[in-house]
Amino acid sequence: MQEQELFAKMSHTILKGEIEEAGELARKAVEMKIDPIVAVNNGYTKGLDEVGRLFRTGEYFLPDLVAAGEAMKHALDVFDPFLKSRKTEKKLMGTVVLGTVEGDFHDIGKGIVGSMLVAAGFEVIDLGVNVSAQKFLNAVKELKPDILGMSALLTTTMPNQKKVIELLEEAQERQNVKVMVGGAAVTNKWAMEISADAYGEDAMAAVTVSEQFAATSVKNQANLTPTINRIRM
Ligand code: B1M
Repeated sequence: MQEQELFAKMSHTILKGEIEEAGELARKAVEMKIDPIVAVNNGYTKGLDEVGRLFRTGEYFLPDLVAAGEAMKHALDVFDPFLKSRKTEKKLMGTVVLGTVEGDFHDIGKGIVGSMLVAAGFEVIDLGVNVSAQKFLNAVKELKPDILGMSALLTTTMPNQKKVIELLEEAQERQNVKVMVGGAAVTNKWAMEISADAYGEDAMAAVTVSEQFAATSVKNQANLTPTINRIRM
């Protein structure tokens, strides 16, 4: 099977919510030595975008969205060990606390970001989905991460990213951590509006931004605060 054909089939399994088939195609991609990220971007995500479009136009319903999400997660389960096994022997790049904000249960993109950060040498503490502002704050206080990453896929939950930043400020913890925001609903403009330190447009950008933070370590060189525009990929 050619790569393009495989990608089209991957997209199709998501559209149809074919869980087992989505996993089989992921295994096929591994066999063909296709980069998991390329397969996710060119195959499965295309399907998810189409599912999103069909949901918006009223042709698909919630069960279709659920099935698509399940199929995607099944494929990611196959890829995950391969993504993480890229981890190099280099020293720990830093610690990232990651979570999807309160009211939001989307975790596919966050999962990809987390796996790629692990592969890039970061320790990732994933707080999961529907994470309250207080829980993010507690994690910053207790775990003292270099980066706090918040994902939001709904326009209704984006404001919870702002709420976390405000809570960090109130608790005088804001200067101790770099805040990165991302997720389908989020834009660079929004990130600037809420005074986040970075916007990750996709998982690759999230890794690049985190690497830049590591290179200018918050803890070692607190004098450098890149603006979102400068670090946006
Ligand atoms: Co939902 N959903 N969903 N959904 N869902 C969207 C987001 C939506 C755009 C669909 C649509 O209407 N077209 C829409 C949001 C509209 C809006 O607010 N603008 C929507 C809706 C409305 C809903 C419900 C409200 C539906 C309902 O109940 N009536 C409901 C909300 C539930 C809740 O959270 N409270 C809901 C539920 C669900 C499911 C649970 C069924 C399922 C999620 C399953 C799961 O995650 N485990 C689901 C799905 C699958 C989708 C779509 C189809 C796909 C989302 C996805 O995983 N994309 C989505 C439509 C779409 O986006 N095309 C949709 C793939 C993923 C790789 O992309 O998460 O953007 P993404 O991550 C990217 C980047 O954004 C970035 O890197 C990732 C990889 O490149 N990134 C970061 C992500 N997080 C980052 C963090 C960073 C940096 C980068 O730093 C910290």
